Amino acid sequence: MPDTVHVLNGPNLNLLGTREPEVYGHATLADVEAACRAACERHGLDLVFRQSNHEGELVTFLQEARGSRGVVLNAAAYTHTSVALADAIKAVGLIVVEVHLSNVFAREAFRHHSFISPVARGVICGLGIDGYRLAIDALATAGGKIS
Ligand code: CA2
Repeated sequence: MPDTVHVLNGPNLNLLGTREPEVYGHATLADVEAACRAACERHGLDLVFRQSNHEGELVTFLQEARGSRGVVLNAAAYTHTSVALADAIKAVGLIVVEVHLSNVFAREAFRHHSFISPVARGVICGLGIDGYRLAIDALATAGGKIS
């Protein structure tokens, strides 16, 4: 379904808004979903919004996004560890915009490396939940091309 955007969230993001608000803000994952739904509605796009604490399940979610407009992916800690997610993105040929709530480059060194970035169309970090909306805007215009 080319007019669908998949927003996929990785481990612990189900806890958003309950702890570490100084890092991740006060918004809950339900708030993120509402913001994504509003952005998709503005663009006439359908939304599939999912979260998993399991790497393999996220691989399955990526495979299930085949044929969509693209994916907004906050892989959370798997960003920094997962060859499997990077392989899945390459295998399915999806347009992926990598999103992080926090500015990972202002944090610990282990967060500076991403296995996702080399296979992503673009990366947004440090803008809180606005990053998800901006990623959807990018996917909605010019087929996800950011130039
Ligand atoms: O900034 C982001 O969005 C991250 O992807 C969040 C991940 C972190 O491992 C990445 O380096 C950057 C962590 C998500 C954990 O979410 C929590 C939510 C509430 C309380 C504690 C953790």
